[in-house]
Amino acid sequence: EADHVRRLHRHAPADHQCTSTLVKHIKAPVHLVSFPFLLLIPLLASYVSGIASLHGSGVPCSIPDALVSDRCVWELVRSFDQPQRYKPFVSRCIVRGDQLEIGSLREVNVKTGLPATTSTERLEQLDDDEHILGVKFVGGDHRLQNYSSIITVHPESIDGRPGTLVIESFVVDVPDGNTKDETCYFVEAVIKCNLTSLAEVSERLAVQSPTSPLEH
Ligand code: A8S
Repeated sequence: EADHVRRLHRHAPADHQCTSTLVKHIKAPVHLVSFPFLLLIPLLASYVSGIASLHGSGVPCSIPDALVSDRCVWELVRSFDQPQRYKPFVSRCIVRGDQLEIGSLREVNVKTGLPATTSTERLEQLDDDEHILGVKFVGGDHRLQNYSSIITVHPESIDGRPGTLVIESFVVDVPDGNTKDETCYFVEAVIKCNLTSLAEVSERLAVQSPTSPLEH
């Protein structure tokens, strides 16, 4: 954990900025078995489908990475165009252009009752091998200037079953009239809600597949 943070969550906060890192352990796998993979190898498919349906649930280590689809925790995290799949404060999200690429912008609307209504956010980093998503806030009517976040996803074993460690870190300017502590507290509260919801949604997805993870 400390290793992942050191390697992937390096922020260089200036004096007027605050930074923090949050972690969440989720009882759901990073990936699910890929659908095309099951079709491509009927023999294995029939064996696998005995244990895991087409929706799959766990990923046996013997399946090469390229044949594994990202359909669980990582798929939720990486869906830059659909943060509302797990973020409880997001009411709507629109991405212009049909391609998701570095530099893509999303227009996020948040629910009423929050100190903001919209946020324009840019995709900075999307790494499907290392499972890294980087996002910057570049506009909107909120007070989080120069907000930059990194979220990474790592497989881990929880009670002997496939689980996921999610690490989210951020750096942001401290707005005029607020202290570092207040700013950190506010952002951490939002991220905690997001990560709790991410866990609920992905644990629900994992349980919904009428299977148990493949052990090896
Ligand atoms: C995220 C992280 C944050 C989102 C914040 C911190 C926000 O969506 C909310 C309230 C605000 O005042 C700012 O990953 C903003 O979403 C819930 C609208 C940006």
